[in-house]
Amino acid sequence: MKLASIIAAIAIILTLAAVGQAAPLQTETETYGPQSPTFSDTLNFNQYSGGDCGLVRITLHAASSGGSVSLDNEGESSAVASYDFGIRSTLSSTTFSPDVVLNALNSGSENLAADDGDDPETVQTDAPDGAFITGSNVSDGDVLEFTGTDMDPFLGSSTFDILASVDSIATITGGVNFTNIVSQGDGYATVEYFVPEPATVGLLTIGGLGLLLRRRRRNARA
Ligand SMILES: [Ca+2]
Ligand SMILES: [Ca+2]
Repeated sequence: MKLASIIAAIAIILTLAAVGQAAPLQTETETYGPQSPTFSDTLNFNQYSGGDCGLVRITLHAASSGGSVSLDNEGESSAVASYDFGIRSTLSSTTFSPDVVLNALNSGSENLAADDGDDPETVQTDAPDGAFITGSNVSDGDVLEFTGTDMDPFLGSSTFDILASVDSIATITGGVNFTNIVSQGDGYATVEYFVPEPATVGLLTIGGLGLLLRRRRRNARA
């Protein structure tokens, strides 16, 4: 009896380890950029034509690099200028709805003193009434999962597209003058196919082994 429990426990551990490492049946990654917005790129993927697929996972990624914002307060009072700049990547496909919108943005705020008397028609970034912010590498992502009939658009021997549309974003609040050098945008989409959803398999396996164990215990008592 004790031996049976030990064997069952080992089986569960081995099964969980195997499920954790479950390799996709098919994986495909397509990239877009790096390029300056506005641009769009069509990513073409193969459907999956084998059997045993229980889960389709799409991992979507967008990144922004470089770019800058120059701020200059031309008002008589100090101002707090908040900024969001970088790229917005809108990913659309006939295989999912709604579109996925990723925002890879540099966000923050600057306290600017009242105008120091510089030229009100041009942006001077020197302190105390101006600031210059360099864009860093920022990213955003999302994961979509499909099971059951929602997997239909991914199954077959044809292809499907994911369209990546990348726009430049520069939103400045606080009523100050600004100029913006657009960031570069890039990203990727990865489509993976798995035999049934890993978590479900794990639970089913544990449940199955539990039943097996109980049955054995009952047999041992009889
Ligand atoms: Ca000024
Ligand atoms: Ca100025």
